[in-house]
Amino acid sequence: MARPKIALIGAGQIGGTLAHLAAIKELGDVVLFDISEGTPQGKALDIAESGPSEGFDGSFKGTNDYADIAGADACIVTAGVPRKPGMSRDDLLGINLKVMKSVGEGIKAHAPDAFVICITNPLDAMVWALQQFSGLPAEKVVGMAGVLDSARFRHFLATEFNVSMRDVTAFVLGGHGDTMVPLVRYSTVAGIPLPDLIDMGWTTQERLDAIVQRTRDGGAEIVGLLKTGSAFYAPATSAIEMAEAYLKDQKRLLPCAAWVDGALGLNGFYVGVPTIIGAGGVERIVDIKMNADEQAMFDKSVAAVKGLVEACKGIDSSLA
Ligand code: A3D
Repeated sequence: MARPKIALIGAGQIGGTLAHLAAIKELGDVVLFDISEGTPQGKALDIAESGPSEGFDGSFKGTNDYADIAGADACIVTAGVPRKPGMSRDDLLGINLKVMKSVGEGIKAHAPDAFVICITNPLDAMVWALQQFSGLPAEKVVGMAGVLDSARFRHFLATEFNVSMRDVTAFVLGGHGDTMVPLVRYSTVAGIPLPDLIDMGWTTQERLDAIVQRTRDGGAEIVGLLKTGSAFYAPATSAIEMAEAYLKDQKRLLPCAAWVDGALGLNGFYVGVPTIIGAGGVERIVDIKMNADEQAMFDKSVAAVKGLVEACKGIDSSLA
């Protein structure tokens, strides 16, 4: 059977890391697309040349021509600009909306059957715009944010408890911004919920509150340290986890920015929710029950994303 074809739209920091991870995990043949001439070609060749030492097979092509993504099974979109210190994700909206328009048209023309994962910020508004511009079915267009935000939460929790990260599960829902919703009640160490761990003396409410806030500020913490761009290793790893779930029909339960119509009190909206990802794309939205406090945080986050979507409509009148 032919190897799956993975198109990476944007060959910057995350795009290059995605290509390297896809190579090492032998997920398929990779096409790196970017408007910058030479960057995707150079990165594709560099990664291909790591094959003999690492021991992977596959084809790696860099291109500035959308025709080369033809027939892609999966597309991961990082095209656009990242933020710099002092910027919020929302400051990127105007520039990245124009980028989503050209990317959406490129995917529509050349890879209309692909499963599309958007990473470009501000994430929830950009994945919505990308679905609109591409016209692909909503269950085939998702945004990566919850897997990353949950991974950050899991890392901080594992460090706090001095346990393996593998045994920490966590859930971060809502929009990928300051209003994101780390769900403490649904986060566990090997099945023991965090509130029980407070009762057991493993941590305190104050320390847990600080970890929740550090999770919300996780992206800004890295931007502040790097100064020239934003995080790329963990974002790329998170998106690869989602792509693998689709390509291998793993039916993973992952928090993703997905189109929600009739669950969690939402009617036709893109935001971070628990999803099942398999060969059908988003096969199911998991309609979890939130308590009053959680619902209030989620509603606030949805309202923040709604504001961004309205701003997109104000900029581009072709968006319904
Ligand atoms: P960067 O290294 O600047 O790469 C972006 C690439 O996009 C560059 O190589 C550009 O040449 C290219 N590009 C620009 N315009 C176009 C276009 N029209 N068509 C094709 N390619 C184009 O950025 P990065 O890889 O660090 O980040 C990419 C995006 O991901 C940014 O918007 C970040 O804000 C975002 N990001 C999201 C998360 C989430 O968790 C959602 C995390 C980290 C970064």
